[in-house]
Amino acid sequence: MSGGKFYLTTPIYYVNDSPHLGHAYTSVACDTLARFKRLDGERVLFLTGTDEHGQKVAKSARDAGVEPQAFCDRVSENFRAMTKLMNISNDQFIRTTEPRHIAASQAIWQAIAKSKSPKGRDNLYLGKYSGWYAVRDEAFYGEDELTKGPDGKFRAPSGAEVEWVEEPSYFFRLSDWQDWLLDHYARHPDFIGPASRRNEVTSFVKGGLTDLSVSRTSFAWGVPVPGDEKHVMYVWLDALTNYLTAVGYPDTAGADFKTFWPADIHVVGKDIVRFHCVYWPAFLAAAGLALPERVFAHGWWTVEGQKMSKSLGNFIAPQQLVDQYGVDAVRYFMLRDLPFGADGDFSHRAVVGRINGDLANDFGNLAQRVLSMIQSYCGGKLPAGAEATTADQRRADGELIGKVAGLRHAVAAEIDKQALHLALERIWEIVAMANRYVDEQAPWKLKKTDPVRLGQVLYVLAETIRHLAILAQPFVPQAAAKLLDQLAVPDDFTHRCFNALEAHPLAAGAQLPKPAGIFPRYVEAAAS
Ligand code: ME8
Repeated sequence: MSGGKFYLTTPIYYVNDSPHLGHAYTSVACDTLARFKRLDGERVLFLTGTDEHGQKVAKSARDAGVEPQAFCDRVSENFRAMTKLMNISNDQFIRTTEPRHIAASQAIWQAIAKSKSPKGRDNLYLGKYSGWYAVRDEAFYGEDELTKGPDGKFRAPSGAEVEWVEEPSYFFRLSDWQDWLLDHYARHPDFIGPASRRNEVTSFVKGGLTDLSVSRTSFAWGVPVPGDEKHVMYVWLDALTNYLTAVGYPDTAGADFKTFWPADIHVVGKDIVRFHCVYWPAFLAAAGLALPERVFAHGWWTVEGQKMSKSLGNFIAPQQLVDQYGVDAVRYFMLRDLPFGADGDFSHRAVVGRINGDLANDFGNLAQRVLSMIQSYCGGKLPAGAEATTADQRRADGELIGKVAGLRHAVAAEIDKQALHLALERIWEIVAMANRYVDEQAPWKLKKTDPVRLGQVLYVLAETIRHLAILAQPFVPQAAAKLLDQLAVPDDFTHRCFNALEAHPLAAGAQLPKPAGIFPRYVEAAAS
């Protein structure tokens, strides 16, 4: 588990939109995985960024009355600010208008242009596209996928309006990749998660694949096709290539490429599974490159039971959430409230329930009461953790200590399945167990009757809280750091990484600072 490398990516966000709850969600989930792996001793590359080419962005720039590049510069900054706001620890923030990315996109194009399909035909050929296109999704759709609305307009399954397109276009010979892809899914059962998405992709591919239009000629905002500059590359071929650009492609002999490629995981929303699980592996294989280990698709958020949209007035900006609840509370809520992979609903009531229940009453209260007892009963000096004397005491301590010692591995097992909600559940099981231990051992009574036992109990609890705080860092980084400060754990990697759990137990006699609440309760503002 330790000592390896871990390359993970978020989707790159279209710059036509303002950042919202859904974008923050993908970023927070990936951030948690990245932080976890770093603390677990892996060399992590965590990539995010913005997707800036294509018809959709060109149109948004036109509507805003600015040049596309100036538009991208402005909106990309909003996403960069969102990553700061949500405390995202990305190692790179890529923009697809950067020269290094344009070079990488042209290089993959040339590699594909030279390659043959699994059936021995050219992977790239020039033709003419005539069919349906949804600008909102930047996707081509077959007639059989569309439905006609009451307004007489055809719509894609995503609800996006489609338009008829006829233009010269290069095609990627996707139809020849059907068996190859099915074979890859069969031989790598973990390639697509969760299983429901794997089944969905498999049946889509089994249904037959048509060749994919990979260049456009009716607008110019894109990466020019090498050797035929009337064409710009289809935005998805350009966009997906960002995952290679970040590791130095086309320099496949460079240190970053050799260390990090193939990616360990692309985390995506369920809406963009087809691009990542069908087109991307075929492009990579055609270009002679290794495929990512895994693509994991998370679900979709609604808000108070409705699809989020500006027109419905329920569009939630990350800034608004952080101002109202605090960044750690928002992160915790998003990761805990729905199984990672499933859809969920964002409601004020649900957030407040988590803040006042799991955070304030359970974890916050455990920390607060134990640290306050160490302050008032022991003058803030951490007591010694000797072995208990009676069999009952030994059993009680042993149960808690045993569970706490196994927590790192229990959480890691869930993280490796991207079960972020279950990872939190494992942590909170120990919170609950520790709260019961406090009630049963009743240190406030021991203070009068058995000061030696009091010291043992408080030490066991302080060590339990240290474990909980170290393992909670990836999820709620600020609160966990504050708690580790209150336990006087030095603020460095050596003392806060997962190996420190065993290697650096708390030292008896250490002076702890005065405790302060780490998870405040949410109090509704009085109606005015
Ligand atoms: O798709 N709930 O960008 P994008 C949950 N540029 N997640 C949501 C969401 C919601 N309501 N709305 C958006 C793109 N997302 C492409 C990606 S990758 C090479 C190119 C999340 O800005 C979801 O993860 O439209 C989606 O995949 C991501 O935001 C980016 O959406």
